[in-house]
Amino acid sequence: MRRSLLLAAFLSAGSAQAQASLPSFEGQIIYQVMPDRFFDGNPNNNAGVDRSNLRAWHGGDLPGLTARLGHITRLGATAVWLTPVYRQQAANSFDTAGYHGYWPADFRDVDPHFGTLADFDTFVKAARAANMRVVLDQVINHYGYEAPAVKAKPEWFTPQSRCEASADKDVDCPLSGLPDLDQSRPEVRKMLLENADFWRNRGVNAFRYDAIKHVPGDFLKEVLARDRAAGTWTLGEWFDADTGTVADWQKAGFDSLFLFSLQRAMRDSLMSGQSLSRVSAVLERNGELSRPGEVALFLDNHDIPRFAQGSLFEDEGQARTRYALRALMTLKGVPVLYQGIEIAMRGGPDPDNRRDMRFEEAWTPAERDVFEAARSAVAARKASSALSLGSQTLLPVPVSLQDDLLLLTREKDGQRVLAAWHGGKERRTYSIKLAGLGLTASDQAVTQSLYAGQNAKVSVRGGYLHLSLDGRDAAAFALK
Ligand SMILES: [Ca+2]
Ligand SMILES: [Ca+2]
Repeated sequence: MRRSLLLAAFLSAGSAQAQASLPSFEGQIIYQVMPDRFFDGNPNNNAGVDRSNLRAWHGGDLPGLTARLGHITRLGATAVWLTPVYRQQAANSFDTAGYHGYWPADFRDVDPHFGTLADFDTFVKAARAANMRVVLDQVINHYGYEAPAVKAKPEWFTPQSRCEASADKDVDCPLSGLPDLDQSRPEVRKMLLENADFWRNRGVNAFRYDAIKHVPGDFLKEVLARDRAAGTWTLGEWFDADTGTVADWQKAGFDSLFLFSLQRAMRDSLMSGQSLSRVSAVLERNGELSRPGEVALFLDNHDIPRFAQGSLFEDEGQARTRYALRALMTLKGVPVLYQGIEIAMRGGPDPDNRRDMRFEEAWTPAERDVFEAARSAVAARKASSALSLGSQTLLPVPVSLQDDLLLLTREKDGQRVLAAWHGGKERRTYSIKLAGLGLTASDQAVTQSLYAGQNAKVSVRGGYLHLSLDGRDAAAFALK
C-alpha cells in the first residue's frame, strides 16, 4: 500500500517534471506569412515577377518581411510562421512557379526570390529583438518535381513498385505526383534530420511540418525526439485532423497539430450561420487532448478558401470575420492568424487564397475596423492569464438557446473569464439560471467586455446570469 502510494507520487512527480520541460507555445499567438505574397523589400531579386498572375512569383521577400515586422507586432502576434523559404526548382510545373515554397530543390539554401541566408539571419535577429519567436515550415516528404536531386539521386525516392504494393498509399505514393522521399534509406533520414539542425542552428524556435499524413510514422518519431531534445516546438499539418488525430499525434511526440475540425465548425457556424452546437461538439472533445493549450487553432490558411469568402457580400464577410476573430481569442490553444485575416481578406481556393497582403496605408475604413477588433481581442487575451493560459470549461447552455449561444469559462490562479458567443442576427439579452450552467458566481454589477470597442455586458444577480450581446459577436468578461 505504502509502496504503491510512493510509486504513484514518484510517477506523477516525474510526469509533471517531464511536462514542465516540454517545449511550449501556450500563450503565444502565431502570425502566418507566405513571404512571396507579403511585402517586397528588394526589387532587385524580382526575376520573373508577374503580380497579375496568381501562379507566378510576386516579389515578396525576407527583407520585406523584416521591414514589415512592425505590422505583426502592432497586431500583437508573438510568433511568425513562414511558409518554406528553401531554394525552389527553377522551372515552373503546371504553369505554376515555386513561389509557395513547397517545391524544394535545396533544403539548406534560401531561394534567391526570397533573398539570401544572410537576409534570413537578419530577419531572425529582428524577430528576436521584437521578442518574437520564429516558426519555420519544414518539408520532409518530397522534393520539387524538377529538383536536380530527382535525377542525380534516383535511389533516394520511393520506387513506383512500392507505391503499387503498399497498404499505406498516403505514405508510399507521391503526393500530387511529387518525387517522394524514401525515409527508409539511412542517407535520406540523415539528410532530413540535418536539415532541421541547419535551420535550428540559425535561431528557429519551432517547425511546422508539412504533410505529415504522407510521412512514415517511425521516421516522424525520430524527427520529433530530436526536436524535443533540442527544445524545438513542433506543429504538424495533418490535413483535416480532428481532435482524435491531434490527440494521437500529441501522444506520439508532436507538441501541436492544427485542429482542422474546429476550423470547419467555425466556418459553418460563425461564417455560414449554422448552429453554434457544431463548435460545441468539437470543444466537448478537448478532454481527449493531453496538451490542449498547445493545439493550433485557425480560421483559414493558404490551403483552404479564405474565411471571409464564406459570404457573398464583402461587408457581411468582414462583420463575421470580426466575430470569429473575437471568438477565436477566447479559446484554449494557440491561435494562428494567416496574413490578411486581420482585414478579412477574401479569396477562393488556391491560388486565390494567396492574394498579396495589403498594409495599413491601403485599407478601407471597414478593413481598419476588422483590424482594430482583432488587435483589441489579441491585446485582451495577452493581458489575461486566464484567457491565454487558463483551463477551459464549456458550459451547458439550455437546449433552446444552443443554436445561437455558446458559453465557456477560462480560469487560472483564481482569475476567471466568461466567454460568450452569440450567433443570432439581432442584439439580444439573455437571463440564464446559474445553477443550470453549473456555475457559481457572486452578484456582480454590470461589467463591460474585456474587448475594446464593443457593446457587450454581463451582470449576475439573484442566481441569474444576465448577458447583453450584439448580433453575431463574441465577448469576454471578467467574472468574480
Ligand atoms: Ca523582391
Ligand atoms: Ca511519402
